[in-house]
Amino acid sequence: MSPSHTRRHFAKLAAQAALGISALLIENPAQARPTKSKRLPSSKASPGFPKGFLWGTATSAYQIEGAVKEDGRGQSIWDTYAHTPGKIKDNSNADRANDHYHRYKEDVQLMKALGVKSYRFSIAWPRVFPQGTGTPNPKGLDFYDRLLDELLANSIEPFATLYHWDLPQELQDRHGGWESRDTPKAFADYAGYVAQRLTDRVKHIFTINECSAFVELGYGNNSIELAPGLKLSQRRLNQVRHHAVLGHGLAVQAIRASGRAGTKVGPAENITTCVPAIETPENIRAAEIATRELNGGYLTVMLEGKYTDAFLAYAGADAPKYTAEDLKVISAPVDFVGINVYSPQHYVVSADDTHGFALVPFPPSYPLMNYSNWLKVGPEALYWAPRNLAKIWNVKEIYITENGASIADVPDAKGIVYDLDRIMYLRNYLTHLLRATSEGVPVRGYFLWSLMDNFEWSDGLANRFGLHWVDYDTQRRTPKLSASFYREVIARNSVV
Ligand code: GBH
Repeated sequence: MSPSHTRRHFAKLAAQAALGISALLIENPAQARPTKSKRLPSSKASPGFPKGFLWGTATSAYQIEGAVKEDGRGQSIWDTYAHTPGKIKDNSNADRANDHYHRYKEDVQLMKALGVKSYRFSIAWPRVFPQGTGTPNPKGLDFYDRLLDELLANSIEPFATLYHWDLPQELQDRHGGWESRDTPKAFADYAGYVAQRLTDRVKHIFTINECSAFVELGYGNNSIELAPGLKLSQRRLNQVRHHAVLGHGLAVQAIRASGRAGTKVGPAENITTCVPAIETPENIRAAEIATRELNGGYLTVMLEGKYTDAFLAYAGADAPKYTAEDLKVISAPVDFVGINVYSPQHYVVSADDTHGFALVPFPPSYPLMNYSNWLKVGPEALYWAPRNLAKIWNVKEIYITENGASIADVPDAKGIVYDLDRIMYLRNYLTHLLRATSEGVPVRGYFLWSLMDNFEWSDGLANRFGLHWVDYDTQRRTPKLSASFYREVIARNSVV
């Protein structure tokens, strides 16, 4: 340091000591929010998101509802799994979770305070059909009736997901869950029934949340595990994959047959996001090829109606058994495609081999968000994922069905969480989403995961993704600093 620099540095330290640094710390997150009079019109602040962009938050049934034994709900594979010793990191389960089943009105008010225009939630199959098939349980659907009415009374547009991993246990016991073709068939019956009953108020339906996550982690040989926690052979795993996408297609058809005219339907898939390592025309092309190949068992077959040659060659003798009719069903036309985007899965460069692309290995020090060892920080994923989806398959309507970050949140003495790290993550990702919409990529909305902390699957209650801190003893919800940030983004329709 130069002498003058040292002097300045010293002077600053002295000033901090004189004032007492604690006197400089924020008292209340409301301080971080500009008053109305200081608010700039968004058009002058920065070029914003398209008019009418649908800002929302997302949750799922098992992760928030609790009330697992109420009003005739049947057991799901997640009840079984969470109660199996050693499966959940903090030994928690979601028997009570956020008690949303009883507190949904309060939770709708949290959304209202954020200013969100839409809400993505999931319907618990075992509430509607406790045994998976057969006679529906009227009280199960009643809960979603009440929730929908509450949302609409508060001008929040509902987006319902039909399957967010809570398979009725009975279907697992009866025929091995998604290993059997009977499960996609049962799923379509359930989808048709929900469509018939709820599409007077729900206009957008997502079939399955993340086929690839629940298949690969629930039935494949992975270190991260989801229910039912099986480790199948490649042959059986390929068949499960096929049944999952078949379930999606059959549900699309059932919703079209039983829902009101104008009901829109599509998947909510965790696309394998491939990003050009360095943005050259060659690498951009390579990332497109990689996106198509590495989503071969999921989005590619849903949107093209065929498994790629490379997918089938790789599967070899273990390839799934299917008919030409199956492929037609799987690729039943959808109205939109939802994608969950948290991380770049691969950085890609071009290669002069048969693949046409090569994957760059991640260095060991590559940054991750705290607590989730899979959550690599790569904000440009939120540009490339929708951009490639639109480019490769000419998708005209895209929703970001999930994006968000886990943090080792620590409330201060007053119970407030100053989650600057979550804000850092969101601000950077949203900046890249803005690049996408500015270039005309047809992203219509964004659902932040999550409205509030909730049961994070095998990580249990300890891993938090919420804009609101949840005290699981008192069920108190407290907005984190990131809630103020998101409210401001929505109010300005731009990144702040
Ligand atoms: C979503 O899945 C879920 O839909 C949601 O319920 C969940 O709470 C939220 O994200 C936060 O986790 O290490 O390569 O095997 C998250 C996406 C995709 C995360 C698969 C774990 C494993 C990647 N998941 N991923 S890998």
